[in-house]
Amino acid sequence: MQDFGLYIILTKPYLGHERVAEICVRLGVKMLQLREKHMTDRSLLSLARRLRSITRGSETNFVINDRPDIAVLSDADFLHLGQDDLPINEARKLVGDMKIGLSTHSIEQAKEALNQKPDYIGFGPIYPTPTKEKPDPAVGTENLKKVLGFSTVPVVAIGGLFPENISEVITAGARNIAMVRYFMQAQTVEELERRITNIQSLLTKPNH
Ligand code: 3NM
Repeated sequence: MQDFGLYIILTKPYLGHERVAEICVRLGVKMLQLREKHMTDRSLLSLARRLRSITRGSETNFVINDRPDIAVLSDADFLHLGQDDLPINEARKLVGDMKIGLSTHSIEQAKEALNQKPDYIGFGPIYPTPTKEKPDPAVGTENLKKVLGFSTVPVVAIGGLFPENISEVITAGARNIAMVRYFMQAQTVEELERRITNIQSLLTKPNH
């Protein structure tokens, strides 16, 4: 799998899930993940299906966090798993050949993750973040460089990323970046569009 650039994660978006998804499709965001841990299964599935219909046929891959069942039922493009979720070989029995991403939080986890043959790995939190309920300790950009050095699949840098610190992460070599608060807290469509295009342009600049 090739690098995909900006990775947007939907967790309680101020503008609403559907509106953010429509903007992602319009702006050609390649990865859009649904990550809502406190919804009932029924509402989550129904939301996932609505987001699937918005993203279907577009450049925007639709990713379901944590839940192989919802990923299959909503016909997602990717399943994203965390360290406490099912291992990839077990999840595969449920999702077949669906693409799978895996979160990692240390050099050791990143190395071990590659043995499970994910399509990409997440690595973070790069900086401290309150967005996750029980975040792992921040890994920093030196560890990110190491993981970028040995990973055979795209690495998504995540955790505590904002325009103010993102150049450090891009200089470390990151080509795929996920941000939750920066996008979820955008209060108007115009502001969200500006935030997305701003990060997209930083990620596509040559020779950074
Ligand atoms: N995963 P924000 S950190 C969802 O370390 C998530 O794998 C992480 O949120 C990891 O951009 C994180 O608001 C939250 O800091 C990132």
